[in-house]
Amino acid sequence: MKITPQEGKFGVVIEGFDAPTASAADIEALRAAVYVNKIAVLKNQELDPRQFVALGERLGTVEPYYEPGYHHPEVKEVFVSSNVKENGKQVGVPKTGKFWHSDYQFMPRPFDITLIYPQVVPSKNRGTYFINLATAYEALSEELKLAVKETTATHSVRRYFKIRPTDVYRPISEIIDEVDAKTPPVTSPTTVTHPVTGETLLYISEGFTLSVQDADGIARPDLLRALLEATGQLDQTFQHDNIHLQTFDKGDMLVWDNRSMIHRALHTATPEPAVSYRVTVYDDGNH
Ligand code: 7UC
Ligand code: FE
Repeated sequence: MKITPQEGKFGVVIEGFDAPTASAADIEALRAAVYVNKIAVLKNQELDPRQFVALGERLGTVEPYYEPGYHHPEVKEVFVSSNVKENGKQVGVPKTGKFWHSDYQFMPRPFDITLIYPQVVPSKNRGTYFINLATAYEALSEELKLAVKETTATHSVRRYFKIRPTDVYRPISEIIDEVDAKTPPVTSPTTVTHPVTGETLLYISEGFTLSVQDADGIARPDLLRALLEATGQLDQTFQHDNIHLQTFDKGDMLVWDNRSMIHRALHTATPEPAVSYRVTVYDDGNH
């Protein structure tokens, strides 16, 4: 197993990692690379959905997505993002994650580690944008760092919940009420400390963060906007210094530190077939 830094802002490439036979030391090296370098690209993976979940289980506890419409038909722990019909049937959900977010940021407990395993890889416009919220925090002005102290941020899936086939003809207010009842908004400190690296993370995203409020609970839309702007999340050209475009080839698997990164699927002007499998993990303090 060989770990080398990749081109670009951060991340490593791992060659010679064989998931089914990986030793405990290999798994710990992968885990350390993920926490420190934020993203690891495992080259030349050939895993079926069950083997993919088994790799996730070695990193912690695999958690299936709460909405069953995303589940792989045979292996519910695999989340399927797909715009390719199988025998005329939709499998999983198309066009997922085309907004800045971290996975389960709207839940009481966001995922610790995300694994993405692209199955059908578009020929052009492929990749996912990432922002490291540790370096994004460090790059804030002293004024903004001071301003976020003692504030909290409230997150919800409300704006990006996907209408399900069974929702057709339901009143939109009923769907919104259902989303708010099932996944009520979650409030947490705007900055959190990474339990492994000790870094300060600015935990906000354009997709899921509804509001930032001060210690007295007074909403600060101006501050939220300034933070989204400063971290690069409002840059429609994706040229901001914080933004890293992670590309991949067939056989690559991306493993990232979901605690300290937000990401956004590349939006393609000309939709090409794309299928991706995902497994999400709680690391159970296994670090
Ligand atoms: O369809 C999607 O974009 C899924 C999104 C609302 N949630 C992904 C997650 O894990 O938080
Ligand atoms: Fe995501």
